[in-house]
Amino acid sequence: SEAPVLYDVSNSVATITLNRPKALNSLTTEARVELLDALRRAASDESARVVVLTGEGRGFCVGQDLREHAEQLASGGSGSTLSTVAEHYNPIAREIARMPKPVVARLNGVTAGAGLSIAMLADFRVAVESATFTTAFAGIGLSCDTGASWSLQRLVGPAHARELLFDATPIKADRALELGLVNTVVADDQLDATVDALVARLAAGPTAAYAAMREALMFASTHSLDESLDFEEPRMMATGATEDHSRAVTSFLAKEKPTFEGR
Ligand code: T3D
Repeated sequence: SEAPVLYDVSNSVATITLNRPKALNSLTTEARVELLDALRRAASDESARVVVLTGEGRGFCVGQDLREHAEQLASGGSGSTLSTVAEHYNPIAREIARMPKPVVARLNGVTAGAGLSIAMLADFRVAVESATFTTAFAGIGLSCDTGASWSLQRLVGPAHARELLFDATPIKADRALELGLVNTVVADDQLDATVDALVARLAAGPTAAYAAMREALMFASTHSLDESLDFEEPRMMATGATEDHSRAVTSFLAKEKPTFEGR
């Protein structure tokens, strides 16, 4: 059978594709391990300047595979199955959060549970209009994981975060857009063109600056203005020392379009 997670790099874009379309790309243990590997690979892959997370078929990802989960509950009890949060889901969340390059969630369809949590840690979410979204956890009596408690309220605010966590009824893409859960909603046949244009722009951008922005935004989300100023300063020094920066300043003054090489 085909690998549950595919990894491909072209035009400086690493694409990680969840590849269990019949189960809407729900995550088995094998898929979680492979997703984590793919994320680590993308982080250190010097040929990749942008990372795209997407799914095959009509689902992006519907979180934990509940068939596998039911088998594990039946054989080992809840303690052993939920160790996957520490073993897989948390490392997956941290790997996305720390990715030293922009991450784009290409939401090709249904997005639920840990699948939504994963998407919420990306920098950009582009969704098709047929996609539906649910935190799903409450529907099966679980709390939340993969950073949803952190990311959801930052995206949609505390009141809507509560609605979306306590009520697992799926919402449609237009509502997700209205809430700020996704950045962009496009007609299903426009997904490729929209994502391709976005990632081409990001791949041609100042990769080192993007990495520093990601760190600074993450830091600032839990620190004071004073602390954030101190955190920004060495990153401005570091990006100020890149070739991308000096070349772009020269280009600006020459009224030319800058080219960024990512260093
Ligand atoms: O220890 C731990 O594992 C803790 C970790 C937890 C992390 C989590 O992610 S918990 C949340 C798990 N996810 C869910 O609870 C979502 C369950 N799915 C749904 O609520 C619905 O399927 C959706 C709202 C996502 C989509 O609805 P719809 O109507 O578009 O599709 P559907 O007909 O329900 O599903 C299509 C097929 O996918 C169906 O299989 P079938 O009947 O065609 O053979 C369905 O069973 C399967 N499927 C959907 N979600 C899952 C799944 N199979 C396995 N696991 C799933 N999560």
